[in-house]
Amino acid sequence: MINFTNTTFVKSAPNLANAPQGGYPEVLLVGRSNVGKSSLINALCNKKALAFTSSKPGHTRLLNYYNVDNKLYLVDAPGYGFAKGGFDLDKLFGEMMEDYFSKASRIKRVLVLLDSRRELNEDDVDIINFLIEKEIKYTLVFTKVDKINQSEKYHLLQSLKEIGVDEKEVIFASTLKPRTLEPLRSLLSK
Ligand SMILES: Nc1nc2c(ncn2[C@@H]2O[C@H](COP(=O)(O)OP(=O)(O)OP(=O)(O)O)[C@@H](O)[C@H]2O)c(=O)[nH]1
Ligand SMILES: [Mg+2]
Repeated sequence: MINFTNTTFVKSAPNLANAPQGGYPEVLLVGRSNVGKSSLINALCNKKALAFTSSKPGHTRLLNYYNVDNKLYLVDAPGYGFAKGGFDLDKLFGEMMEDYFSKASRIKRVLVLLDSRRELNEDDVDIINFLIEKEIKYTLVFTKVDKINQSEKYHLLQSLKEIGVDEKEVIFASTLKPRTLEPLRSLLSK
């Protein structure tokens, strides 16, 4: 089992060419802005301010590499679906991802974060289809599950079943409920 508390920030990179040189497998977190990517990294690693979080969307602007126990890199990516004052984060994200996925061999898995309270939007579906097309392993992680009740969770699972998503590809997580983070830790350890 990986020791998640032994995690350190390595560097921020604008693109893959500037990614850290080192032979660890990479797990990339993607998802809409404000979905909770940075918060999830902090929660998994039991640190409060390893990754910077914000209630305002568009906070993470580069690929941020975290070395987890000298076993893997967790990579925090900018959120999609957010553009502000002419700064096109979607474009930046697209460019970075193209670069990233063109050398996909180091990517072991992509965690696609989705907000438990929201329906999947076009961007979410696009990225999932993109991962399927490129045959990159992925897991759907529904965040902020503390904000929904049992029946909402049930309906969410039903709607996923309807679009052909297997329950096994889905993890529910909340940074406020440490117990919910265990399945994700075991997945990453594997
Ligand atoms: N209730 C609740 N709030 C959460 C949870 N995870 C994250 N949040 C809140 O959601 C907001 C956004 O979290 P971030 O981790 O900064 O989101 P992000 O996906 O990294 O956002 P960008 O960097 O802008 O793409 C913050 O106010 C967090 O406190 C959760 O599990 N439960
Ligand atoms: Mg972030």
